[in-house]
Amino acid sequence: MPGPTATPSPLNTRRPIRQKPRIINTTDLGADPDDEQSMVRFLVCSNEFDTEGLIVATGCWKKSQSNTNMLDKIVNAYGQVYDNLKNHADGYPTPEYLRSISVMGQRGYGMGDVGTGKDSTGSEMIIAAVDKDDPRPVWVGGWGGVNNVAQAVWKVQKTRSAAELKKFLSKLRVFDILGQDDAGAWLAKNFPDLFYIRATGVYGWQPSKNDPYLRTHIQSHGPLGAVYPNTKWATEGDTPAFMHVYPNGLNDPGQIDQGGWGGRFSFTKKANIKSMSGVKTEMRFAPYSMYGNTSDGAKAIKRWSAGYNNDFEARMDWTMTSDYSKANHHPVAVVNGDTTRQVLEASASAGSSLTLSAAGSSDPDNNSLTYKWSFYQEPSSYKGPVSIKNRSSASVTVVIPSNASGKNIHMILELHDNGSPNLYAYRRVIINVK
Ligand SMILES: [Ca+2]
Ligand SMILES: [Ca+2]
Repeated sequence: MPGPTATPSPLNTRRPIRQKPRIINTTDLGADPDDEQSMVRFLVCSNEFDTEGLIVATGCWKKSQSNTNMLDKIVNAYGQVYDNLKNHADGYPTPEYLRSISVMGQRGYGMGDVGTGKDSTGSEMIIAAVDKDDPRPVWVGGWGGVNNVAQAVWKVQKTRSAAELKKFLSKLRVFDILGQDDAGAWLAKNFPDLFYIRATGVYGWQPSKNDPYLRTHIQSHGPLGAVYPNTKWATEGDTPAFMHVYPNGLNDPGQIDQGGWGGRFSFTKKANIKSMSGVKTEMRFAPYSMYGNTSDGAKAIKRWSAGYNNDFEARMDWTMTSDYSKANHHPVAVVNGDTTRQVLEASASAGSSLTLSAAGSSDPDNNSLTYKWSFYQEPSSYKGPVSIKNRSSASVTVVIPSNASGKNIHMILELHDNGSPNLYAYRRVIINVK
């Protein structure tokens, strides 16, 4: 709530202060080496999340798993750089904590390993996380197949009442990369209320195979760089699963059509989104419906490429030194006095003007800031042009079109510092036009 001296603001700031998203990653490590790449990126970003599980999973490209050795190797590398990382940002989990949540999931493939007697440490971890007395949803990323989620939901259905199952499902969010077993179709078919995204626009946003960026800024950087393998097929295909949830100010991950670093999705469910070619048995569950990408596909990710590439680069720099002054750190974007990273809402009349101010934005390294305000047309229900005065200054005036009544206008503030590499901060203001 604004204090008594605050300037009256049209923004709705009655939202909770920033909270970390809760996340569990399930990964078919050992199939495509890109899971190892994604895990390195995830760990250097891990201060942004409450990570509640790192689960070794199967998938159509790796149909059995027997140990957590590959995961342990990457977490151990994180352990070697943890003392440096924690000097650059608050909130990094200890290596001991990450080891305690690094577990085996289902050892076998797909729905063939779901049912009586098939509970795994991973499936039990998913149940325990969702059951926690915590109002935040649990985001489970499927970097391979999702039969750990299926086993968890199967067990809850078998052992609890319909009302308890409904409550359980209401706290679960599944972000499936491409469909890598038949468990996703089973879940979507049998539990149509389950919040289930199947992302297919997951290629083309990342630096290409053998791009010098990876050698120069990632692989050359210490113990975590050393466990970032070369690309075999595509770089980091599974990374959008956590980038969608990354709390950078750009999007509310529950509002899947807003668009952020993980892409943009439609609330109109699509029927029978096909899995990867290695999955042969899912059509027995058709018809099934899931949230899928909007038509902008991976372009919805790539538009932010300077932001996420430089973010990863800077975080890898952090792993190399305990000296705060030797690396760059993210600026903080403030809009109309709101210092959180929540998406803001405002209302304005058609034909009026609305001022949005990023005054008070700052940088912990005292870098200078460059502002860019833009109208993000794709998620906006108003599709026409929107005039923005002084779009490169901290304070802008948005001219609300006279024919925008009843529509909304998504305004994005993208600011960056002049450190090396330039680091970005974002805010979104959704203007509801009266
Ligand atoms: Ca994978
Ligand atoms: Ca900075």
